[in-house]
Amino acid sequence: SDKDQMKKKVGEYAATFIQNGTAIGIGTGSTAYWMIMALGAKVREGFQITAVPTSRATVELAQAQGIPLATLNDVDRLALTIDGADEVDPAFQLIKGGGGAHLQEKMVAAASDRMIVIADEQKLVNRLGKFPLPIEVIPFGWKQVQRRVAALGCPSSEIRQRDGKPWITDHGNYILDAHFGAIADAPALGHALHEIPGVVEHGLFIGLATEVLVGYADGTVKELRK
Ligand code: DER
Repeated sequence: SDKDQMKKKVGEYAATFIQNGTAIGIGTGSTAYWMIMALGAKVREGFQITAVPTSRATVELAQAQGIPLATLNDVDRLALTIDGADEVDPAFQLIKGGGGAHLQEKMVAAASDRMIVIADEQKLVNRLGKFPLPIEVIPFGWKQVQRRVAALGCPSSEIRQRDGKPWITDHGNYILDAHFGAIADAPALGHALHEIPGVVEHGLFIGLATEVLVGYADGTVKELRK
């Protein structure tokens, strides 16, 4: 589909930013998929890389491509992380977590000197919040968290389900998808969410993305500057 073509183009273009002989973070999702495919091809041509995956799903994908892997505990810093996003605003603040991996994604991005976000054009928004904000919560007492999230101005949120059961993250937690609508102050909301006992991590990425590569329907790819 055209959407796949956009993701493929921007994912492959992002792979050209990876320097030989470095350690990088590799993201999760259908756009990161294409970057991982392109990285696999480079590895098979002798490219030296160490990749830290951001989810179990990405571990499996990267292993199948023969990409040498490391865990986040094996490295001090990463030169670069390349990952997707669900929303990107003009300040490069993000909503992530559509794929349920934002806890690992944020830890890997935070350990990286650069974070390149790869997105198709629909991900660009003026104001974050149309996409429901994923919040990883521990299963114990999650309804208390839901009540406090409501008090922050989000009356509508639900535990992410798969086949009628709560979807479980790589770390055995739930995801609460919170329909905030337009978020006026993302940093303030991020801090307020971390005050709630039982919140593991939320999908607001503030001050992490350093570059954004966008795939457009006409087949072009653009690098955004802040
Ligand atoms: O879950 C995530 O954070 C993914 O990176 C997601 O935000 C982007 O996934 P996509 O590239 O499949 O749209």
